[in-house]
Order: sequence, then structure tokens, then C-alpha cells
Amino acid sequence: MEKRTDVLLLGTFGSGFCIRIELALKLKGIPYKYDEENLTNKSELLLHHNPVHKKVPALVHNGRAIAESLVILEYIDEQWDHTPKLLPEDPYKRAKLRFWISYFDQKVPMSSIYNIILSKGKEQEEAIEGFCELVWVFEEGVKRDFQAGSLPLTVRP
Ligand SMILES: N[C@@H](CCC(=O)N[C@@H](CS)C(=O)NCC(=O)O)C(=O)O
Repeated sequence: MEKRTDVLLLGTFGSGFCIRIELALKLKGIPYKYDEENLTNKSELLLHHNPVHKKVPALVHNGRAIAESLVILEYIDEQWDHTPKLLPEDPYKRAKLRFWISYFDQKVPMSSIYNIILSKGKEQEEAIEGFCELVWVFEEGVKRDFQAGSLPLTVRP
């Protein structure tokens, strides 16, 4: 069992990129320490551990850092090779999953939510419509490819 201090997550509140790392660590039962970053005044620790992008999340395992949430997720799955596995064993299913992860990160960015919040009237209606369409494609695709039951969020009938 890892000591709690061996795994440190640098994150920030409400970030989907950071939440996915916390979910993975919790699903795998990996103890970790969490440091909340102030993105308007980034810590020396974050700049040191993610000098390229200077973003959260960054995961520091036994003093060595990994950045980029999807890279971190794969690292967690490989480093702690016990169930539950995050990625399917079957290469085709893995590829399909990576496709939908990539779709989600490219097509459903936080900026589309800000567009909804910050717009009004017709512009807002169009922003909501566009966002629902993207989420609907994602939801239907994941259901089709993984034959899962209904996902909790059903945007369209
Ligand atoms: N592609 C990155 C995106 C990470 C990201 O955008 N993090 C945001 C917080 S949600 C951040 O650190 N922003 C600070 C900045 O852009 O300076 C990942 O998947 O980890």
C-alpha cells in the first residue's frame, strides 16, 4: 500500500480535468494528498512540476511529476495495475474509448458552458442547442460502442 504522501495531486476546485484524476485515484483506492492551486497565482511547485503547460492537474508520484489529465489517467492505470481497470483490455475497445475521450475534450470544452452563461436571448438558445447536440452525439456514441445502459444525462429523447 502506498503511503499517503507518495502521491500528490495538484488541482483546482471545479476543474473537470482534475476531477477525472481524483475519480481514478479513488476508484483504484490509491491514497493521495491534494494541494489546491490558485490559478491566478500559481505555486512554485506547479511551475516546477508542469513547466511546459503550467496547468493543473499535475500528479507527483514519489517525487516525479506527470502532467496532462489523459496521460495521468493512463499512468495511474499502468502503475497501479489492479482492478478496477480504467481502460478495457481489448485494443479495439481501448481505441474506441480513446476516440470518445478525444471527442469530449475537443468538442465539449468548458468554453461552451461559458458561452451559454454569458450569452442572452437567441444567442443563448443557439449556444444551448449546439451544446446539447454535441453532448447527445457523445452520449449516443458511448452507448452504442459500449452497449451500456442509459447514461444519467439524457439531453435528447
Ligand atoms: N489538457 C489539459 C488541460 C488542463 C487545463 O486546462 N487546466 C486548467 C484548469 S481546468 C488550468 O490549469 N488552467 C490554467 C491556465 O490555463 O493557466 C489536461 O487535460 O490536463
